Amino acid sequence: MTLTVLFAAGPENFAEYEAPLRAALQAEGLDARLATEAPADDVDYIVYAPSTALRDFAPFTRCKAVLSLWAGVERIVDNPTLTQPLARMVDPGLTAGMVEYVCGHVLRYHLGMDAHIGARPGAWTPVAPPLAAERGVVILGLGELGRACGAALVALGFRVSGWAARPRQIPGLACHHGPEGLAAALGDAEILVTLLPRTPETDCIVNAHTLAQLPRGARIINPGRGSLIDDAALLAALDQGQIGHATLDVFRTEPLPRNHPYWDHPGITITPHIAASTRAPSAARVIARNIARSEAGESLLYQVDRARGY
Ligand code: NDP
Ligand code: OXD
Repeated sequence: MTLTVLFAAGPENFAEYEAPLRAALQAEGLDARLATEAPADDVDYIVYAPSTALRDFAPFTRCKAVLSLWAGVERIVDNPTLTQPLARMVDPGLTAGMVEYVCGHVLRYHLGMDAHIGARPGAWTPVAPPLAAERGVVILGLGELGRACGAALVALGFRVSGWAARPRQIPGLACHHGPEGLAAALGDAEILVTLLPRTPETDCIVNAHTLAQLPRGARIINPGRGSLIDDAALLAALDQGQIGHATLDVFRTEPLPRNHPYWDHPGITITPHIAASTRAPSAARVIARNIARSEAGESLLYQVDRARGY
């Protein structure tokens, strides 16, 4: 029987995804009809992104799974009409992008590049940066993205630690976990990378108390979610010199409002939620693989734990 796959990820994205999805479904040997509109009770799978107007999943009575194109699922995970299993996106292309973003910004801080970019005549201070092995980098969040970034930073020679909810063992990384492990992790964070999901537990995890636990002058890179940071506390810590600089990719309100104090702060670099994008060719293969697994009666890859919220 032909499967109906509803693309509910914003009509503006269909042009980019249509051909890769069709090819990937075919490569999995699936007989599927891909559409941006279909009667709800015909739909077998929904490809989802928060840009869609779809909010009520109740009419999709035969839908077997909702497959998110986004890694972060905070905008759908609490939807009470969603009774279908939800899978989030783990895409090799997205992961590679995040590794490049995090390593690039870590190296900017580590090498002190800002001191030399735009240097004026006479600015001759020949102080070499330390080696990576002498620099502590800490990653909050040791999921798909945190682990990949950690492995790349270890390969570059950094002293890397990480923190997760549950105990983890990752080669080359000092792993901490749980609320009691946070202070130990933060103490070595000359550069802190936050790659946690948005949940009630992670809200404002970077706050006045935890900022004070970082080494003085620490740098922060946040490509996780804006909700991880208490904005007022970060601004105060920057003004006091407790934090040396921050690079922020995600914000509580996006686009970041024009009058937000972050825009004018000399200690902040803003990037417009571009740390890592889902890449259509590789993501389409992940979606098609998951549909094939579901049709074969196998468990979904990357199924969201609704109780944990990620
Ligand atoms: P995962 O779900 O694979 O990993 C989440 C990690 O966070 C896990 O290690 C988890 O711990 C940890 N965690 C969650 N809650 C807590 C808590 N309360 N205390 C301690 N640790 C916690 O997610 P990904 O790595 O794939 O993605 C991380 C986030 O990155 C996404 O949720 C999204 O917000 C953001 N993102 C941003 C993008 C951008 O362009 N800026 C692009 C893509 C994603 P445990 O391992 O124990 O479960
Ligand atoms: C995502 C993101 O969650 O782009 O995929 O932030």
